[in-house]
Amino acid sequence: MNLTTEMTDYMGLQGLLTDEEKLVRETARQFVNEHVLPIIEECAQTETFPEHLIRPMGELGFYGSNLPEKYGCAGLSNVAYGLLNYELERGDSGLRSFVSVQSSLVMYPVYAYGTEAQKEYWLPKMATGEVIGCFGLTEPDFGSNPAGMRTRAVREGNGKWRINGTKMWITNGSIAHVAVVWAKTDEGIRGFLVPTDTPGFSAPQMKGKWSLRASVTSELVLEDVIVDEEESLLPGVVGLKGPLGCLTQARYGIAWGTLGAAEMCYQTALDYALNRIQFDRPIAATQLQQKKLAEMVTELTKGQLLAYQLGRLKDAGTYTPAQVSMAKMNNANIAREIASAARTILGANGIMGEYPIMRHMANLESIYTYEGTHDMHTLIIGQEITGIPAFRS
Ligand code: TGC
Ligand code: FAD
Repeated sequence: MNLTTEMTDYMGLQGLLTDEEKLVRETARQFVNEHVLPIIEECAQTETFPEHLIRPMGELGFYGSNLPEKYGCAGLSNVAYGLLNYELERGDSGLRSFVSVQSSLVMYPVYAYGTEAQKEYWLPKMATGEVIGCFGLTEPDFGSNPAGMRTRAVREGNGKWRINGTKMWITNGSIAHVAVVWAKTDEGIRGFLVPTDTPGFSAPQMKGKWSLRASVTSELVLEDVIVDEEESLLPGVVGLKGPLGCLTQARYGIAWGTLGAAEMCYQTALDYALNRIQFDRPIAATQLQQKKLAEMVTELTKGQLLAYQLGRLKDAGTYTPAQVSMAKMNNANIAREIASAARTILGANGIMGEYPIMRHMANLESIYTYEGTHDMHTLIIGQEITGIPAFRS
């Protein structure tokens, strides 16, 4: 088990951090070393999310950590939020997914699009982990193209809405108390806060994943779900830019998080290469394995600097969604490649759960696909630099 307290830092990233950002990173790493690494392999093997960690993470301020203190959140910088994601995903992408969804896909839309009453009611409870949320955008027939969604919300009169539809692949769905559901209306796409005990709402868990096994993934089924407009409708946004604005927040966190998984794979492979003797010398003494390790640490370092600069742009409020796409696309991709290279360095041991690599490698297949596939982010950047959207004819 790799319990190092120092992050892999080839280009002095830590020298660019504030004291608060350093403290957040160290706190999260200590939490992962003490509470996640000892149990996470068992969780993955048994397809179990470690629910007992939800409240302790709330006590440490991990949820909505870049949202204001006024709502019970930590009010941290975006770089601190990114470092938190990095450290959590060093433990497991499922844990980081839980925190990403809660923070960027549930608390963020309440904060950005909700009424003052909705913010005051939900955010403090979500910050502690007393209330868990999920985010329903993807549908069985609409993944990369959410604009086509079929879930529909209709005004009933008397201040009520009726929602019908099915969402799929929803992280935290079966353990959530409230779902942010995006639905088509006569006015365009709108967001609703749907308590999961509302009649007509169900969230069957999807079992049998070979990736993100320590994370809950569910369908959301809404059959004539009736919600109250004042409590449920997020009034601050109409149109696809609502959910896409949330995705920008979560993709930013993923750009950092994937590097944590990459670091764990790199450090495990480095350690193994230094200790594994073949032909009477450590395999780390061979040029072939050194080339792999050198390329891994180079890509990890480039990814860190990309994420850091994006974080500073985000803190300054000058970043663009396409810049976030570049960081998500690049960092998920290099993490996936680093995990794969690390697996080869461990030889047969690389496939064993005793080492964290195969778990990270499998997790990263989901991360490469969710929050916009690698291809979609390529096309978003393509659109930004050419002015031509290539998604559709
Ligand atoms: P398009 O016409 O380009 O845009 C519609 C409106 O949205 C605005 N916009 C954005 N706003 C904020 N952030 C962004 N990233 C934005 N991208 C676009 C845009 O300006 C426009 O605004 P307005 O005012 O003109 O109406 O929309 P399109 O239908 O052509 O689609 C564009 C495309 C393909 C890029 C988009 O559909 C896309 O990103 N598709 C990928 C879908 C996706 O990422 N799904 C993720 C689901 S959630 C998830 O995976 C959670 S994983 C959870 C975990 O961490 O465990
Ligand atoms: P598709 O859109 O069908 O894509 C299939 C392939 O076609 C991909 O390679 C894609 O890149 C390619 N493709 C599609 N369109 C084009 C095009 N125009 N040009 C070129 N290539 C194209 N969603 C939520 O709403 N909430 C969640 O909490 C959530 N959690 C998830 C958790 C997990 C574990 C997973 C795996 C997914 C989750 N998702 C969630 C869904 C995720 O966002 C979608 O899987 C993703 O957006 C891709 O959609 P899709 O799987 O339908 O693939």
